[in-house]
Amino acid sequence: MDTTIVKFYQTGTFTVGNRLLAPEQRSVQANMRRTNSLNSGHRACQGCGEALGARYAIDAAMNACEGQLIAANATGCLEVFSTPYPETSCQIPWIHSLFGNAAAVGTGIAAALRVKGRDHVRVVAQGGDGGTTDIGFGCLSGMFERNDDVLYICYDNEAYMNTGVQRSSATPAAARTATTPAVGPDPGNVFYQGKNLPQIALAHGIPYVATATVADLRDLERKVRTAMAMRGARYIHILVPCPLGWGAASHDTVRLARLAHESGLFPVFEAVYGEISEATKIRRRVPVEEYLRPQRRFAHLFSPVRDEVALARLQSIADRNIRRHGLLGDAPETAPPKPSRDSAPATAAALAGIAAEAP
Ligand SMILES: Cc1ncc(C[n+]2csc(CCOP(=O)(O)OP(=O)(O)O)c2C)c(N)n1
Ligand code: SF4
Repeated sequence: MDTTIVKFYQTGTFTVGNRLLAPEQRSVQANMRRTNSLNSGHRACQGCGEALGARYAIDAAMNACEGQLIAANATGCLEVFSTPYPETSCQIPWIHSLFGNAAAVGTGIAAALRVKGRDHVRVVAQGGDGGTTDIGFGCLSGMFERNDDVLYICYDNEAYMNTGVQRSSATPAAARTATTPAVGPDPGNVFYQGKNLPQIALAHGIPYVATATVADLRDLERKVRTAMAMRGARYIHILVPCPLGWGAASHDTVRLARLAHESGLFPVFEAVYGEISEATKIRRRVPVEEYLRPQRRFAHLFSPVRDEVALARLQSIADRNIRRHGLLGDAPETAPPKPSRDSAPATAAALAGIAAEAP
């Protein structure tokens, strides 16, 4: 008798659960040996993308090195919500560095381990986008340049959240923060260029650079595993939506991370020794508006009147990322196009700069 195999689920979708996958495909979180590196009881806001990203990233790193891991943590939300002394939710050897020197502390730990002949103990340094793209930038560049044996993870929530949502150099164009103009002809972040840290990391030619979001946690785990299998300086930049700072619903964290990728504003890729090896294709392209609308930090672009100029410029940033990384399946651009009026910054303050690009 003929038999027909009936599938009750689709693999490769975002809805399929761990139990329906083969054991080797399952998330670290489904593994009995997961480490719960960031345990319950921490004080992150409901729906915090940083808490979600950190839990998956560090558990994956612990899993990859049989629990032989030390983490250095810059000052910021992750440090503050997990470890209000004398309590902590971190279930790993963990050291709080200063706001700006997590990379240097990571380097020091790695050097001490090398001297003691304990190379099997691995080192992660982590921080928010402020601690990474601004105040910690010099230490991080030095860590890259010396190719120190540290995996640095940046949890990018696109502002200084811990101290009340101040603008960082990773804050997107036109986004409103506590330190950007609230009113006037050009409210929000007037600096359209931003600081594209994944690209800067690439330019250092370090062994591994990757971007990821909390919308695809298996991809994040895989990238951490890949990074942990290598030695030398490695960098992973994770987009972690922040409901409080973005003015978004706490249940929208994963949706917003997905829309950031699907709109082209946050390209997801990985690179080995300065060469991009893989970029995650967009499965359903969405206009940037779909990503911007649910966030109060962009509300001024839609009300009381639509800011067509700012919206067009944000769309042109996304379009440029899509072309550059070949996110729709076409060949990636090899040379950046000459700046045009379309891609020019919207504001007088930014007119002197080059048109913006997300990672
Ligand atoms: C030298 C120094 N300046 C300022 C501060 C205050 N401070 C602590 S955390 C922080 C912001 C952290 O922002 P970010 O790195 O983006 O991490 P997030 O809180 O957003 O995760 C600031 C300004 C500090 N601790 N040290
Ligand atoms: S302010 Fe943002 S990053 Fe900080 S704990 Fe709350 S949701 Fe997380």
